[in-house]
Amino acid sequence: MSEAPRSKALYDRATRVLPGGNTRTTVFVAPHPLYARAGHGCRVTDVDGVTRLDFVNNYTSLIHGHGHPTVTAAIADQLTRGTCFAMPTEAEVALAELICDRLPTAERIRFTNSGTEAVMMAVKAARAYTGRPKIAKVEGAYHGSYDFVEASMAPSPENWGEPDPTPVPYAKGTPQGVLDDVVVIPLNDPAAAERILAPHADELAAILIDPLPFRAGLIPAQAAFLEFVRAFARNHGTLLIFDEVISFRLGYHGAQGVFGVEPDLTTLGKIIGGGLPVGAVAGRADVMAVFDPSGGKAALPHGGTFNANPLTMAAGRAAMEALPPEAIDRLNALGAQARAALGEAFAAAGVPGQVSGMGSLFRVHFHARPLTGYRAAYAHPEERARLQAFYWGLAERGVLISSDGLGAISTPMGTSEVQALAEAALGALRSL
Ligand code: LUH
Repeated sequence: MSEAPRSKALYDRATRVLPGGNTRTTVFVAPHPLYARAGHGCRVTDVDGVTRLDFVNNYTSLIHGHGHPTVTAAIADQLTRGTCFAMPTEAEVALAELICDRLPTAERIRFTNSGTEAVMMAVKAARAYTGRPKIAKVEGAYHGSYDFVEASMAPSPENWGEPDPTPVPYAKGTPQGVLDDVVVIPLNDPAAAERILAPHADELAAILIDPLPFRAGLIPAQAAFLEFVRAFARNHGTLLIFDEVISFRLGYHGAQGVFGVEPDLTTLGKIIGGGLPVGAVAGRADVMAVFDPSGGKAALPHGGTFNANPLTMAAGRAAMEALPPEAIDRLNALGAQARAALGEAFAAAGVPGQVSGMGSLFRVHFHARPLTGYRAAYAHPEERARLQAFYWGLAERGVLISSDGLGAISTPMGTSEVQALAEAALGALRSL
């Protein structure tokens, strides 16, 4: 990593007041992160004045990059009338209507301030609706920081269980009682999923699925697997929850529109907030009725000081309105170009590796093992070291991807930005 003196100085200052100088685990990278000064379009400038192409886009949330004019204007306009109230606003209703129009299964929606809260409230809604305690999730899938869904988010060969996954704590201190209410299944293996789920069928409130799980390899869920979980849930009175916090961007009608499966609940986040903090849970009216306070006490009360704050609602509406079907198609075409160009760079540099993903998302892997799921994608120490060196090699060549290998296309990008990514990747791979 080349010198970044102002970032280093800020980091040293931060370590005196923030644990490890950090307030978001994901953005820590050794020896220290680069600090941002400003973003414009698809570029971000760090505090040392170095400008780079931003393929992280705040972990895919900035689908329009930085400072999109109509999003900025919507925020500025709302600012003149206030940032938040202990009262609902028309901005909330307008974004709710927009999302319910676009998401086939969203009869009702409810906003939160993060994807984590959305997933937490979806799980709680499933428990309130079914009266059952357990949830099932895919090994290695990331669903935010709620205890139950953190189980087996990052298991290792030492503890993941053989032949079937064992619920493994992610955070130190996770109570065994939490793990006892989680059932873990492998991605894209209906037979194993059936074997694992069947004994718990009458205790399962929900099966939680990200159709394109980033940490499980950014590998698309297969039709047979999705058809299985859909049928299993329906046959056993369990709710199917699609976590589309990242994958909603795959299609104008979300990932469910692309995969052709209708979940009972969907969780959203990231792009629906136009760059401001957001989450949402949406789905069947009869299930979402657990949140309804109008008939006395809601079965599932849900607070949140900034839920549906009008700034986020206005930014989200502007961002979604600037994302018509043709914009999604264009993003997805650029994503395909990026995955192909990165694959060619690995080959040209003679470095073992591959690129996974779908739509406008990609993830690089420093091995050539067939990507069948979390365990195949699990990076060995030398592969993790190469990814870290690749991350810094790209940064030194003016390109940012996430330190865990994720990249996302934003609407200000075009073929030239994808070409710049490919050239920087070839240089970084050759320097490994
Ligand atoms: O708004 P958040 O961050 O609370 O939303 C949580 C969430 C829920 N569900 C899915 C499918 C998500 O992808 C996310 C959030 N972020 O995923 C992006 C990224 C990240 O921010 N951190 N994914 C990750 O695996 C890493 C975790 O690194 N520790």
